[in-house]
Amino acid sequence: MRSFRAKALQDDKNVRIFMEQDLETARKLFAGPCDFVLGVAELEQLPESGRPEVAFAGRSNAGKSSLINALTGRNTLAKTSATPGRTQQLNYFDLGGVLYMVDMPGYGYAKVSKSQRYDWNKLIKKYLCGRPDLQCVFILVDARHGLKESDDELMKMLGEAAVPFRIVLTKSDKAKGPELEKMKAEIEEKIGKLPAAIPEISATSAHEGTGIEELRAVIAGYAD
Ligand SMILES: Nc1nc2c(ncn2[C@@H]2O[C@H](COP(=O)(O)OP(=O)(O)OP(=O)(O)O)[C@@H](O)[C@H]2O)c(=O)[nH]1
Ligand SMILES: [Mg+2]
Repeated sequence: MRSFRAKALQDDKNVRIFMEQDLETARKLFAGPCDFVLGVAELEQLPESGRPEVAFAGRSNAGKSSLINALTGRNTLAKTSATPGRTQQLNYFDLGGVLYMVDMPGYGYAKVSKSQRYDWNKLIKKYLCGRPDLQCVFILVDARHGLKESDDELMKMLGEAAVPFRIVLTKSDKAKGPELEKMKAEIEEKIGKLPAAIPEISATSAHEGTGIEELRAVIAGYAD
């Protein structure tokens, strides 16, 4: 019989045990094909349902597209930019034929025109609240800035629609150890009261690779 060694990935408050087998399964899944399928600007363009999907949401510039690239090990799969507002559609990526990952336009960026903002908001809201295949929304939060009002609004909306969400801190390379722990504790306290929240908070850096392996395992858990 094979024995599975458990790898405990520990931070101060959360201990999540990943079996080495889970990490390996996830590594293989993410090392395999992952292709851009389509960009959705209107709800009618959403692909046929029937496959689980997870979405990456968050403020503009939070690092959604960069995280997808880090997860898949492909630098240019999702387009990234230092200028906020880079991703303008729901971009569908097919991960190994078993899961869609959806890169979402960011919110909270003031410089886009009002009518464009309205269109995005409408699309995003309808998508998030009416997509039966959507298993989980990863809300990406810059580890230096924490939750903002626009994130609170999204969490409220997901709560009302009973769509589970997880908070993923990004750019952890830019936050110092104690600062990161404080941020995590604050967010934990806040989301602890929300029924749609999955309490584990991941801290990641797309640039340095921190937390990527474990996040792959979390995502692979939603695959068919
Ligand atoms: N230091 C650091 N910078 C990062 C990291 N991830 C992303 N960035 C930077 O943050 C900026 C925005 O990254 P994107 O991935 O385009 O962010 P986004 O959330 O997809 O942005 P929108 O599509 O505009 O909403 C880029 O300049 C990235 O290089 C990280 O882990 N560490
Ligand atoms: Mg983007």
